[in-house]
Amino acid sequence: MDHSAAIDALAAHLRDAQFVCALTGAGISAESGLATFRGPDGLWKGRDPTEVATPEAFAADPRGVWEFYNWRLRQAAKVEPNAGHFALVRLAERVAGFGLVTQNVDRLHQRAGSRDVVELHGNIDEVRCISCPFSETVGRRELPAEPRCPNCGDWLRPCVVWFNELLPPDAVRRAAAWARECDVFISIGTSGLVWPAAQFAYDAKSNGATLVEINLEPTPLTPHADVALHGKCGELLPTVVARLEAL
Ligand code: BV8
Repeated sequence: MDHSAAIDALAAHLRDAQFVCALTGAGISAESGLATFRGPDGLWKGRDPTEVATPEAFAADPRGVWEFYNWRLRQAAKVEPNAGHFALVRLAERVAGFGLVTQNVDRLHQRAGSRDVVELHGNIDEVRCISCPFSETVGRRELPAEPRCPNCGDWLRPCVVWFNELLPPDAVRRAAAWARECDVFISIGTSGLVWPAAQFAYDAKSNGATLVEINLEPTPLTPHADVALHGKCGELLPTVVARLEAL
């Protein structure tokens, strides 16, 4: 199916859908200037995730992990949402029901105007103490090399979900419910390699939803997709929404 026919088909599915669930990954933030995790400029490129994104790594070298997250905060402070993020805000206004689930921690969806975003992997805007209930929103402000809790003096950590950490139960529950009930599930800008986030697309498909992939390149999900659009989110998503609005 060529792109134009696929976009027509997708617009018709969206028009007729009662509920649309979108799952996004690092690829939707790439055109804002944030590196993805496994692309050529990938965050993990040359840096094993277990080096910087696990509780074990933090316990062993909190300064080293904070060096990585302060770099992430510096990057996040420089960027703005892109046309892909804004297209999802418009899509939510034009379908009967919409749920947005993200693996991203950059909060660009919220800055674009998306509401009620389910964050499977937390966010880097917030930090919490590893020993007491203290937490705060730091925005994109870089933190000291050794961020300490003002209450008890122990280390602060980013409110992200590291590898080998459980995802927030409420986020998983909400994403699972949307995957179960949606008519259309759109996987956007994700390699589909991180679990259990990758599972929701397969759950939606097995629940009878139309499965759509919008990604720069094919992924393990592609063979399962009813509609696969390979290209840039910032170009494809606005085109899909414009086609829907023209119906
Ligand atoms: C857990 C927060 C239970 C930190 C992140 C089953 C099978 C195999 C392994 C596992 C499994 N179940 C669990 C695991 C282990 C592990 C895992 O999945 N490992 C993988 C790597 C094999 N999962 C976990 O540990 C999870 N927890 O299972 O808990 C448990 C509990 C205790 C003990 C044991 C188990 C927790 C995973 C969460 C990790 N945290 N982020 C931070 O960000 O600093 S994950 C990280 O990867 C980011 O959140 C990122 O979003 C996420 C997923 O990656 P993608 O978003 O897909 O990014 P990627 O670069 O891979 O792909 C981008 C895509 O975009 C590419 O395809 C590219 O082509 C495309 N693209 C690029 N530019 C564009 C574009 N597309 C369109 N337009 C463009 N312009």
